Amino acid sequence: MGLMLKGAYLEDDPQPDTAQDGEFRRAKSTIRNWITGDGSAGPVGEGGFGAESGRYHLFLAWNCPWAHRALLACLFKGLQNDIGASFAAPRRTADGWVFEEDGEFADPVFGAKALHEIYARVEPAYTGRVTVPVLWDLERGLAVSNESADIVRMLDQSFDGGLRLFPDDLAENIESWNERIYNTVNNGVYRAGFARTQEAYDRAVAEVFETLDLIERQLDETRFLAGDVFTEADLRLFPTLARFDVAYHYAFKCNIRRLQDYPNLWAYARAIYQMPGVADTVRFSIYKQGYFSPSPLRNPLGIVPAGPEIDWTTPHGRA
Ligand SMILES: N[C@@H](CCC(=O)N[C@@H](CS)C(=O)NCC(=O)O)C(=O)O
Repeated sequence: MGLMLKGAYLEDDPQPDTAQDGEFRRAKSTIRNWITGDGSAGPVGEGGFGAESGRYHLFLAWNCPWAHRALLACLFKGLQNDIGASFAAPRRTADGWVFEEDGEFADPVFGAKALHEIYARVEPAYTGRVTVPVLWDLERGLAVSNESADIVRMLDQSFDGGLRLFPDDLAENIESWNERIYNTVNNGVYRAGFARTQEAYDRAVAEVFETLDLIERQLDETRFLAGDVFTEADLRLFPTLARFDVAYHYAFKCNIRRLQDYPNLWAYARAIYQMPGVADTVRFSIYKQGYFSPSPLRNPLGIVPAGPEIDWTTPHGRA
């Protein structure tokens, strides 16, 4: 993974995410302003980002689970025609995330060749990771946020319409699922896959499955994580579930069980997949291309496995 240092993109990160104990640690997001209804400042960052249709654009990659959150937030808030999106090509290169000249992986806004060009627009001497998603303000010509959790929350709170993803009465319950699922599942699969010691891997993989087992039991009681309505907690779990059997099980060695081995969780994942519009946010073959990219540590030849074949369209049977 690369890093941008004073505006220059470096292929080899001088500050790798993997610390000496072999544990993967995800770098903190660097741009954290908020869109709000009236443009006043949000909980962090600067103000001046009012909620307006046509004003904002997302830089995404289909394979990235954090970018998937932003796409799902647009869907559930009914904002697909209000917020545009550019999708980077699935495989990162020496230039990091890149765009093609035309077609589905082109950037219609700036015609950028690489995502680091967008970050250089934020600040010519930008230093930090060059990650998707990025929420961009077309009017002011600057980035609002590169933190997916904030993007989901601000779209829910600032735009009217669509589903309420973070209702006040479920806030505490949602936050508690979010925290556990972020550490042990969303980022947990990366902690397993990017671990550089046996011990770090063992810890991470055990936590992934402890939480999946817990969710399996919860889904005996309730239709969704925080009760009988779909919330932000489900939105944040789904991208990891969609990638689990095709990517994490094999590429990240999260192979104690498959998603398909959990009756409740697998039916719940299909129930979400079968909600209107969700299947359009999913690209299984791109997940494989991305997670089986050439990597000296994980997949030196970059060969993409043929399977598994999974049918997400079978009836889920959850009321
Ligand atoms: N905190 C960010 C994390 C985003 C992230 O790590 N995205 C990955 C792709 S899945 C990325 O772009 N990595 C590029 C890099 O670190 O060089 C968020 O949740 O929005």
